[in-house]
Amino acid sequence: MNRIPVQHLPDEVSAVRAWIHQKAIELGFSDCGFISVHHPIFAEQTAALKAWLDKGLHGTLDFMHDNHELRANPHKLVDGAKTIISVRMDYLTSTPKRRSIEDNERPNHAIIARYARGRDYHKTLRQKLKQLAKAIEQELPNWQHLNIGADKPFIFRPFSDSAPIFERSLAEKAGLGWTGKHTLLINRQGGSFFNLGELFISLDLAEPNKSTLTKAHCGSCTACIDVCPTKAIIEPHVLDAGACISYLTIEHKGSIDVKYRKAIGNRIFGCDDCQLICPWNRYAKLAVVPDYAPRHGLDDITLLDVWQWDEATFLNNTEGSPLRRTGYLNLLRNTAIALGNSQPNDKSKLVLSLQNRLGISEMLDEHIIWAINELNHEQ
Ligand code: B12
Ligand code: SF4
Ligand code: SF4
Repeated sequence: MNRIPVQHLPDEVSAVRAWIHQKAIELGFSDCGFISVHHPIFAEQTAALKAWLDKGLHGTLDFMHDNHELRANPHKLVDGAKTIISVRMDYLTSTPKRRSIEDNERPNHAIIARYARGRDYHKTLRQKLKQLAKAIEQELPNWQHLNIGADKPFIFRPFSDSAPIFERSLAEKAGLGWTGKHTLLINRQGGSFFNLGELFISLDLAEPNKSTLTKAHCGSCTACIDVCPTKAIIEPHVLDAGACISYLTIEHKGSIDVKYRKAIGNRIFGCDDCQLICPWNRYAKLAVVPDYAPRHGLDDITLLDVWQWDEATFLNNTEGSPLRRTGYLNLLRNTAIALGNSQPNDKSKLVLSLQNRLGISEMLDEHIIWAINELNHEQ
Protein backbone atom coordinates (compact mmCIF):
# COMPACT_ATOMS: atom_id res chain seq x y z
CA MET A 1 0.00 0.00 0.00
CA ASN A 2 1.20 3.54 -0.79
CA ARG A 3 1.74 5.43 2.43
CA ILE A 4 1.86 9.21 2.79
CA PRO A 5 5.39 10.39 3.73
CA VAL A 6 5.81 10.47 7.51
CA GLN A 7 6.30 14.26 7.70
CA HIS A 8 2.72 14.75 6.45
CA LEU A 9 1.13 12.48 8.99
CA PRO A 10 0.63 14.75 12.01
CA ASP A 11 -1.44 17.33 10.13
CA GLU A 12 -3.61 14.72 8.51
CA VAL A 13 -4.16 12.96 11.80
CA SER A 14 -5.05 16.29 13.38
CA ALA A 15 -7.57 16.73 10.57
CA VAL A 16 -9.12 13.36 11.50
CA ARG A 17 -9.38 14.48 15.11
CA ALA A 18 -10.93 17.77 13.99
CA TRP A 19 -13.44 15.88 11.83
CA ILE A 20 -14.45 13.71 14.82
CA HIS A 21 -14.66 16.77 17.04
CA GLN A 22 -16.99 18.48 14.59
CA LYS A 23 -19.17 15.36 14.31
CA ALA A 24 -19.34 15.12 18.12
CA ILE A 25 -20.56 18.73 18.31
CA GLU A 26 -23.18 18.03 15.62
CA LEU A 27 -24.45 15.11 17.71
CA GLY A 28 -24.97 17.33 20.77
CA PHE A 29 -21.71 16.94 22.66
CA SER A 30 -20.07 20.12 23.91
CA ASP A 31 -16.47 19.02 23.45
CA CYS A 32 -14.26 15.99 22.97
CA GLY A 33 -10.62 15.03 23.49
CA PHE A 34 -8.37 12.07 22.71
CA ILE A 35 -6.28 10.04 25.14
CA SER A 36 -4.37 6.77 24.84
CA VAL A 37 -5.72 3.70 26.64
CA HIS A 38 -2.15 3.32 27.95
CA HIS A 39 -1.91 6.79 29.53
CA PRO A 40 -0.08 6.74 32.91
CA ILE A 41 -3.03 8.52 34.58
CA PHE A 42 -4.86 5.20 34.96
CA ALA A 43 -2.18 3.65 37.18
CA GLU A 44 -1.73 6.92 39.10
CA GLN A 45 -5.45 7.30 39.71
CA THR A 46 -5.78 3.65 40.80
CA ALA A 47 -3.16 4.31 43.51
CA ALA A 48 -5.02 7.48 44.56
CA LEU A 49 -8.31 5.59 44.64
CA LYS A 50 -6.80 2.92 46.91
CA ALA A 51 -5.58 5.64 49.29
CA TRP A 52 -9.05 7.22 49.26
CA LEU A 53 -10.67 3.85 50.01
CA ASP A 54 -8.15 3.17 52.81
CA LYS A 55 -9.31 6.39 54.46
CA GLY A 56 -12.90 5.09 54.36
CA LEU A 57 -14.15 8.09 52.37
CA HIS A 58 -16.39 6.02 50.10
CA GLY A 59 -19.33 5.45 52.47
CA THR A 60 -20.91 2.16 51.36
CA LEU A 61 -19.89 2.51 47.69
CA ASP A 62 -18.41 -0.98 47.82
CA PHE A 63 -18.23 -1.27 44.02
CA MET A 64 -15.30 1.17 44.21
CA HIS A 65 -13.25 -1.71 45.69
CA ASP A 66 -13.79 -3.81 42.56
CA ASN A 67 -11.98 -4.05 39.26
CA HIS A 68 -8.78 -2.16 40.15
CA GLU A 69 -6.96 -4.15 37.45
CA LEU A 70 -9.41 -2.92 34.79
CA ARG A 71 -9.31 0.64 36.11
CA ALA A 72 -5.51 0.67 35.85
CA ASN A 73 -5.57 -0.97 32.40
CA PRO A 74 -8.60 0.28 30.45
CA HIS A 75 -7.31 -1.41 27.27
CA LYS A 76 -8.44 -4.66 28.95
CA LEU A 77 -12.04 -3.40 28.91
CA VAL A 78 -12.20 -3.36 25.12
CA ASP A 79 -9.93 -5.73 23.28
CA GLY A 80 -8.12 -3.89 20.48
CA ALA A 81 -8.95 -0.37 21.71
CA LYS A 82 -6.16 2.19 21.27
CA THR A 83 -7.77 5.54 21.95
CA ILE A 84 -10.44 6.86 24.28
CA ILE A 85 -12.50 9.75 22.93
CA SER A 86 -13.64 11.62 26.01
CA VAL A 87 -16.82 13.66 25.59
CA ARG A 88 -18.87 16.01 27.71
CA MET A 89 -22.52 16.95 27.32
CA ASP A 90 -24.13 20.01 28.94
CA TYR A 91 -27.33 19.27 30.83
CA LEU A 92 -28.86 22.49 32.19
CA THR A 93 -32.31 23.27 30.82
CA SER A 94 -32.58 26.67 32.49
CA THR A 95 -29.91 29.03 33.71
CA PRO A 96 -29.59 29.11 37.50
CA LYS A 97 -29.01 32.45 39.19
CA ARG A 98 -25.28 33.07 39.48
CA ARG A 99 -23.50 32.09 42.67
CA SER A 100 -26.69 31.51 44.61
CA ILE A 101 -28.68 28.53 45.77
CA GLU A 102 -32.23 29.65 45.14
CA ASP A 103 -33.57 26.09 45.49
CA ASN A 104 -33.47 26.46 49.26
CA GLU A 105 -35.86 29.39 49.09
CA ARG A 106 -38.78 27.03 48.42
CA PRO A 107 -38.67 24.67 51.43
CA ASN A 108 -41.94 22.94 50.49
CA HIS A 109 -40.69 22.02 47.02
CA ALA A 110 -38.53 19.01 46.25
CA ILE A 111 -35.03 19.57 44.89
CA ILE A 112 -33.94 17.00 42.35
CA ALA A 113 -30.42 17.42 40.97
CA ARG A 114 -30.48 19.09 37.58
CA TYR A 115 -28.83 16.20 35.72
CA ALA A 116 -31.62 13.87 36.85
CA ARG A 117 -34.83 15.65 35.88
CA GLY A 118 -35.12 14.22 32.36
CA ARG A 119 -34.03 11.09 30.53
CA ASP A 120 -31.27 8.99 32.08
CA TYR A 121 -27.99 10.45 30.77
CA HIS A 122 -26.31 7.04 30.66
CA LYS A 123 -28.67 6.09 27.84
CA THR A 124 -28.40 9.41 25.98
CA LEU A 125 -24.62 9.54 26.02
CA ARG A 126 -24.14 5.92 25.03
CA GLN A 127 -26.65 6.25 22.19
CA LYS A 128 -24.97 9.42 20.87
CA LEU A 129 -21.52 7.84 21.22
CA LYS A 130 -22.70 4.89 19.16
CA GLN A 131 -23.86 7.32 16.47
CA LEU A 132 -20.43 8.96 16.60
CA ALA A 133 -18.77 5.56 16.17
CA LYS A 134 -20.97 4.73 13.18
CA ALA A 135 -20.11 8.09 11.57
CA ILE A 136 -16.39 7.39 12.10
CA GLU A 137 -16.76 3.93 10.61
CA GLN A 138 -18.24 5.39 7.42
CA GLU A 139 -15.24 7.70 7.04
CA LEU A 140 -12.63 4.94 7.40
CA PRO A 141 -12.12 4.50 3.61
CA ASN A 142 -10.89 8.11 3.47
CA TRP A 143 -8.31 7.50 6.18
CA GLN A 144 -6.81 4.24 4.89
CA HIS A 145 -3.54 5.91 3.88
CA LEU A 146 -2.86 7.20 7.39
CA ASN A 147 -0.96 5.14 9.90
CA ILE A 148 -3.83 5.10 12.42
CA GLY A 149 -5.27 1.62 11.94
CA ALA A 150 -8.14 2.64 9.63
CA ASP A 151 -7.25 -0.31 7.41
CA LYS A 152 -8.03 -2.83 10.18
CA PRO A 153 -11.45 -3.97 11.47
CA PHE A 154 -12.99 -1.09 13.44
CA ILE A 155 -13.65 -1.81 17.09
CA PHE A 156 -15.58 0.55 19.34
CA ARG A 157 -17.52 0.64 22.61
CA PRO A 158 -19.38 3.52 24.26
CA PHE A 159 -19.49 4.15 28.02
CA SER A 160 -20.98 6.69 30.35
CA ASP A 161 -20.70 5.98 34.05
CA SER A 162 -21.23 2.37 33.08
CA ALA A 163 -17.85 0.73 33.77
CA PRO A 164 -14.88 1.01 36.16
CA ILE A 165 -13.33 3.96 34.33
CA PHE A 166 -11.83 7.12 35.80
CA GLU A 167 -13.99 9.38 33.70
CA ARG A 168 -13.15 12.68 35.37
CA SER A 169 -9.39 12.27 35.40
CA LEU A 170 -9.19 10.91 31.85
CA ALA A 171 -11.34 13.81 30.62
CA GLU A 172 -8.95 16.18 32.36
CA LYS A 173 -5.95 14.61 30.61
CA ALA A 174 -7.83 14.71 27.31
CA GLY A 175 -8.04 18.49 27.72
CA LEU A 176 -11.72 18.89 28.65
CA GLY A 177 -11.11 20.94 31.77
CA TRP A 178 -9.56 20.96 35.24
CA THR A 179 -10.65 19.38 38.49
CA GLY A 180 -12.30 21.89 40.79
CA LYS A 181 -11.88 21.78 44.55
CA HIS A 182 -15.30 20.08 44.71
CA THR A 183 -13.70 17.20 42.65
CA LEU A 184 -15.81 17.80 39.53
CA LEU A 185 -14.42 18.72 36.13
CA ILE A 186 -14.77 22.38 35.12
CA ASN A 187 -14.45 23.72 31.63
CA ARG A 188 -13.39 27.33 31.22
CA GLN A 189 -15.98 27.98 28.52
CA GLY A 190 -18.72 25.74 29.90
CA GLY A 191 -18.60 25.46 33.70
CA SER A 192 -19.26 22.04 35.26
CA PHE A 193 -22.92 21.19 34.62
CA PHE A 194 -22.17 18.40 32.15
CA ASN A 195 -21.98 14.63 32.02
CA LEU A 196 -18.99 12.69 30.80
CA GLY A 197 -18.78 9.72 28.47
CA GLU A 198 -16.16 7.79 26.52
CA LEU A 199 -15.90 6.13 23.15
CA PHE A 200 -13.17 3.47 23.06
CA ILE A 201 -11.94 2.98 19.48
CA SER A 202 -9.29 0.95 17.71
CA LEU A 203 -7.91 3.96 15.77
CA ASP A 204 -4.61 5.38 16.98
CA LEU A 205 -5.53 9.02 17.55
CA ALA A 206 -4.04 9.99 20.90
CA GLU A 207 -1.56 12.85 20.96
CA PRO A 208 1.46 11.28 22.68
CA ASN A 209 3.74 14.30 22.77
CA LYS A 210 1.19 17.00 23.33
CA SER A 211 0.18 18.06 26.80
CA THR A 212 -3.52 18.86 26.65
CA LEU A 213 -3.78 19.42 30.38
CA THR A 214 -5.85 22.48 31.23
CA LYS A 215 -4.45 24.80 33.86
CA ALA A 216 -6.51 24.89 37.06
CA HIS A 217 -8.39 28.14 37.62
CA CYS A 218 -9.78 27.80 41.14
CA GLY A 219 -7.14 30.11 42.57
CA SER A 220 -7.82 31.05 46.19
CA CYS A 221 -11.59 30.48 45.88
CA THR A 222 -13.12 28.08 48.42
CA ALA A 223 -16.82 28.81 47.76
CA CYS A 224 -17.79 25.16 47.14
CA ILE A 225 -16.04 23.97 50.31
CA ASP A 226 -17.69 26.71 52.39
CA VAL A 227 -21.21 26.23 51.01
CA CYS A 228 -21.41 22.43 51.23
CA PRO A 229 -24.28 21.75 53.66
CA THR A 230 -22.68 18.63 55.15
CA LYS A 231 -19.04 19.80 54.90
CA ALA A 232 -18.33 16.81 52.67
CA ILE A 233 -15.39 18.43 50.86
CA ILE A 234 -12.91 17.79 53.63
CA GLU A 235 -10.00 19.45 51.81
CA PRO A 236 -9.54 20.84 48.31
CA HIS A 237 -10.09 17.99 45.80
CA VAL A 238 -11.00 15.43 48.46
CA LEU A 239 -14.60 14.40 49.01
CA ASP A 240 -15.90 12.35 51.90
CA ALA A 241 -18.47 10.63 49.70
CA GLY A 242 -20.20 9.16 52.76
CA ALA A 243 -21.11 12.68 53.85
CA CYS A 244 -22.18 14.02 50.44
CA ILE A 245 -25.93 14.58 50.01
CA SER A 246 -25.69 13.14 46.53
CA TYR A 247 -24.44 9.88 48.01
CA LEU A 248 -26.85 9.92 50.95
CA THR A 249 -29.96 10.50 48.83
CA ILE A 250 -29.05 8.38 45.77
CA GLU A 251 -26.59 5.65 46.67
CA HIS A 252 -27.08 5.01 50.38
CA LYS A 253 -29.53 2.27 51.27
CA GLY A 254 -31.33 2.17 54.60
CA SER A 255 -31.30 4.65 57.44
CA ILE A 256 -29.63 8.04 56.95
CA ASP A 257 -27.54 9.17 59.91
CA VAL A 258 -29.49 11.72 61.97
CA LYS A 259 -26.49 14.08 61.93
CA TYR A 260 -27.05 14.75 58.20
CA ARG A 261 -30.85 15.08 58.14
CA LYS A 262 -31.18 18.81 58.86
CA ALA A 263 -28.44 19.63 56.36
CA ILE A 264 -30.20 17.62 53.64
CA GLY A 265 -32.95 20.26 53.69
CA ASN A 266 -35.39 19.67 50.83
CA ARG A 267 -32.97 17.78 48.54
CA ILE A 268 -34.60 14.45 47.74
CA PHE A 269 -32.29 13.29 44.94
CA GLY A 270 -28.73 14.56 44.55
CA CYS A 271 -27.33 17.99 45.26
CA ASP A 272 -26.08 20.85 43.09
CA ASP A 273 -24.94 23.34 45.71
CA CYS A 274 -21.17 23.11 45.18
CA GLN A 275 -21.76 23.74 41.47
CA LEU A 276 -24.40 26.46 41.86
CA ILE A 277 -22.02 28.55 43.94
CA CYS A 278 -19.04 28.08 41.61
CA PRO A 279 -18.14 31.28 39.76
CA TRP A 280 -17.17 29.30 36.65
CA ASN A 281 -20.77 28.26 36.15
CA ARG A 282 -21.56 31.72 34.88
CA TYR A 283 -20.25 30.17 31.66
CA ALA A 284 -22.45 27.06 31.90
CA LYS A 285 -24.38 26.43 28.70
CA LEU A 286 -27.84 25.00 28.22
CA ALA A 287 -28.32 21.46 26.93
CA VAL A 288 -28.66 21.14 23.18
CA VAL A 289 -30.23 17.68 23.23
CA PRO A 290 -33.89 17.55 24.32
CA ASP A 291 -33.32 14.48 26.52
CA TYR A 292 -32.57 16.47 29.67
CA ALA A 293 -35.90 18.33 29.56
CA PRO A 294 -37.68 17.79 32.89
CA ARG A 295 -40.33 15.08 32.89
CA HIS A 296 -43.41 14.90 35.12
CA GLY A 297 -42.73 18.44 36.39
CA LEU A 298 -39.67 17.25 38.31
CA ASP A 299 -38.18 20.75 38.22
CA ASP A 300 -41.20 22.21 40.03
CA ILE A 301 -42.83 19.62 42.25
CA THR A 302 -43.90 19.90 45.88
CA LEU A 303 -42.63 17.52 48.53
CA LEU A 304 -46.20 16.56 49.32
CA ASP A 305 -46.81 15.58 45.68
CA VAL A 306 -43.85 13.20 45.74
CA TRP A 307 -44.88 11.90 49.17
CA GLN A 308 -48.25 10.91 47.76
CA TRP A 309 -46.82 8.83 44.91
CA ASP A 310 -47.76 5.19 45.27
CA GLU A 311 -45.33 2.61 43.92
CA ALA A 312 -47.08 2.44 40.52
CA THR A 313 -46.80 6.24 40.17
CA PHE A 314 -43.15 6.06 41.17
CA LEU A 315 -42.51 3.43 38.50
CA ASN A 316 -44.41 5.44 35.90
CA ASN A 317 -42.77 8.78 36.73
CA THR A 318 -39.24 7.37 36.87
CA GLU A 319 -39.28 5.22 33.75
CA GLY A 320 -36.03 5.84 31.85
CA SER A 321 -35.01 8.37 34.51
CA PRO A 322 -31.98 8.37 36.85
CA LEU A 323 -34.44 8.55 39.77
CA ARG A 324 -35.15 4.83 39.42
CA ARG A 325 -31.73 4.18 40.94
CA THR A 326 -32.67 5.14 44.45
CA GLY A 327 -35.78 2.95 44.58
CA TYR A 328 -39.26 3.72 45.88
CA LEU A 329 -38.62 3.25 49.60
CA ASN A 330 -35.44 5.31 49.62
CA LEU A 331 -37.15 8.13 47.72
CA LEU A 332 -39.92 8.11 50.35
CA ARG A 333 -37.20 8.10 53.05
CA ASN A 334 -35.57 11.18 51.47
CA THR A 335 -38.95 12.89 51.12
CA ALA A 336 -39.81 12.17 54.75
CA ILE A 337 -36.58 13.92 55.81
CA ALA A 338 -37.35 16.86 53.51
CA LEU A 339 -40.90 17.12 54.89
CA GLY A 340 -39.44 17.21 58.39
CA ASN A 341 -37.36 20.20 57.25
CA SER A 342 -40.24 21.91 55.42
CA GLN A 343 -42.36 24.89 56.51
CA PRO A 344 -45.95 23.78 55.88
CA ASN A 345 -48.92 26.15 55.97
CA ASP A 346 -50.97 23.48 57.67
CA LYS A 347 -48.72 21.49 60.00
CA SER A 348 -51.38 19.16 61.39
CA LYS A 349 -52.48 18.16 57.88
CA LEU A 350 -48.87 17.34 56.98
CA VAL A 351 -48.37 15.34 60.18
CA LEU A 352 -51.47 13.35 59.31
CA SER A 353 -50.16 12.74 55.82
CA LEU A 354 -46.85 11.53 57.27
CA GLN A 355 -48.67 9.23 59.74
CA ASN A 356 -50.69 7.73 56.90
CA ARG A 357 -47.56 6.10 55.57
CA LEU A 358 -46.47 4.46 58.80
CA GLY A 359 -46.14 0.70 58.65
CA ILE A 360 -44.58 0.27 55.18
CA SER A 361 -41.13 -0.48 56.57
CA GLU A 362 -39.28 -0.07 59.86
CA MET A 363 -36.64 2.05 58.18
CA LEU A 364 -39.23 4.43 56.72
CA ASP A 365 -41.18 4.57 60.01
CA GLU A 366 -38.07 5.78 61.80
CA HIS A 367 -37.66 8.66 59.30
CA ILE A 368 -41.37 9.53 59.48
CA ILE A 369 -41.22 9.73 63.28
CA TRP A 370 -38.10 11.91 63.02
CA ALA A 371 -39.92 14.21 60.58
CA ILE A 372 -43.00 14.50 62.81
CA ASN A 373 -40.80 15.34 65.80
CA GLU A 374 -38.99 18.00 63.79
CA LEU A 375 -42.30 19.56 62.70
CA ASN A 376 -43.62 19.53 66.24
CA HIS A 377 -40.48 21.16 67.64
CA GLU A 378 -40.49 23.85 64.95
CA GLN A 379 -42.62 26.77 66.09
C1 B12 B 1 -18.59 7.53 42.75
C2 B12 B 1 -19.14 8.76 42.10
C3 B12 B 1 -19.82 9.68 42.91
C4 B12 B 1 -19.79 9.59 44.42
C5 B12 B 1 -18.40 10.10 44.89
C6 B12 B 1 -17.98 11.38 44.15
C7 B12 B 1 -16.50 11.65 44.09
N1 B12 B 1 -16.15 12.90 43.94
O1 B12 B 1 -15.68 10.75 44.18
C8 B12 B 1 -21.00 10.48 44.81
C9 B12 B 1 -22.22 9.58 44.92
C10 B12 B 1 -20.86 11.28 46.10
C11 B12 B 1 -21.13 11.34 43.56
C12 B12 B 1 -21.76 12.56 43.56
C13 B12 B 1 -21.88 13.37 42.45
N2 B12 B 1 -21.58 13.05 41.18
CO1 B12 B 1 -20.63 11.43 40.72
N3 B12 B 1 -19.60 9.97 40.13
C14 B12 B 1 -19.02 8.98 40.72
C15 B12 B 1 -18.27 8.10 39.72
C16 B12 B 1 -19.11 6.84 39.45
C17 B12 B 1 -16.85 7.68 40.14
C18 B12 B 1 -15.98 8.83 40.69
C19 B12 B 1 -14.74 8.31 41.36
O2 B12 B 1 -14.00 7.53 40.80
N4 B12 B 1 -14.57 8.67 42.63
C20 B12 B 1 -13.48 8.19 43.40
C21 B12 B 1 -12.56 9.33 43.78
C22 B12 B 1 -11.39 8.65 44.51
O3 B12 B 1 -12.11 9.92 42.62
P1 B12 B 1 -11.85 11.49 42.42
O4 B12 B 1 -12.89 12.44 42.77
O5 B12 B 1 -11.39 11.52 41.04
O6 B12 B 1 -10.80 11.78 43.57
C23 B12 B 1 -9.45 11.94 43.40
C24 B12 B 1 -9.12 13.38 43.27
O7 B12 B 1 -9.72 14.11 44.31
C25 B12 B 1 -7.64 13.24 43.40
N5 B12 B 1 -6.97 14.37 44.01
C26 B12 B 1 -6.54 14.47 45.25
N6 B12 B 1 -5.90 15.63 45.43
C27 B12 B 1 -5.92 16.27 44.25
C28 B12 B 1 -5.39 17.48 43.87
C29 B12 B 1 -5.58 17.93 42.56
C30 B12 B 1 -5.01 19.23 42.15
C31 B12 B 1 -6.30 17.13 41.63
C32 B12 B 1 -6.53 17.59 40.23
C33 B12 B 1 -6.82 15.89 42.04
C34 B12 B 1 -6.60 15.47 43.35
O8 B12 B 1 -7.39 12.12 44.22
C35 B12 B 1 -8.61 11.56 44.60
C36 B12 B 1 -8.42 10.16 44.94
O9 B12 B 1 -8.18 9.36 43.81
C37 B12 B 1 -18.18 9.05 38.46
C38 B12 B 1 -18.25 8.34 37.11
C39 B12 B 1 -16.95 7.64 36.80
N7 B12 B 1 -17.00 6.39 36.42
O10 B12 B 1 -15.90 8.26 36.89
C40 B12 B 1 -19.38 10.00 38.67
C41 B12 B 1 -19.21 11.48 38.28
C42 B12 B 1 -17.88 11.95 38.83
N8 B12 B 1 -20.29 12.14 39.02
C43 B12 B 1 -20.82 13.10 38.38
C44 B12 B 1 -21.82 13.96 38.92
C45 B12 B 1 -22.57 14.85 37.95
C46 B12 B 1 -22.08 13.96 40.31
C47 B12 B 1 -22.95 14.96 41.08
C48 B12 B 1 -22.80 16.41 40.61
C49 B12 B 1 -24.44 14.52 40.99
C50 B12 B 1 -25.42 15.37 41.74
N9 B12 B 1 -25.80 16.54 41.23
O11 B12 B 1 -25.88 14.99 42.79
C51 B12 B 1 -22.43 14.77 42.53
C52 B12 B 1 -21.29 15.74 42.86
C53 B12 B 1 -20.61 15.52 44.18
C54 B12 B 1 -19.15 15.96 44.17
N10 B12 B 1 -18.85 17.13 44.71
O12 B12 B 1 -18.30 15.25 43.63
C55 B12 B 1 -20.20 13.30 37.00
C56 B12 B 1 -19.24 14.50 37.05
C57 B12 B 1 -19.21 15.40 35.82
C58 B12 B 1 -18.17 16.50 36.01
N11 B12 B 1 -18.48 17.70 35.57
O13 B12 B 1 -17.12 16.27 36.55
C59 B12 B 1 -19.51 11.91 36.78
C60 B12 B 1 -18.23 11.95 35.94
C61 B12 B 1 -20.56 10.99 36.11
C62 B12 B 1 -20.79 11.31 34.64
N12 B12 B 1 -20.41 10.40 33.75
O14 B12 B 1 -21.24 12.33 34.28
N13 B12 B 1 -20.53 10.77 42.51
S1 SF4 C 1 -23.01 17.70 46.06
FE1 SF4 C 1 -23.78 18.89 47.83
S2 SF4 C 1 -23.26 17.64 49.63
FE2 SF4 C 1 -22.04 16.85 47.90
S3 SF4 C 1 -20.09 17.96 48.01
FE3 SF4 C 1 -21.41 19.17 46.64
S4 SF4 C 1 -22.43 20.65 48.02
FE4 SF4 C 1 -21.57 19.05 49.31
S1 SF4 D 1 -16.33 27.11 43.77
FE1 SF4 D 1 -14.27 27.98 43.61
S2 SF4 D 1 -12.92 26.43 44.52
FE2 SF4 D 1 -14.88 25.44 44.09
S3 SF4 D 1 -14.58 24.52 42.08
FE3 SF4 D 1 -15.50 26.56 41.74
S4 SF4 D 1 -13.74 27.92 41.44
FE4 SF4 D 1 -12.94 26.04 42.32
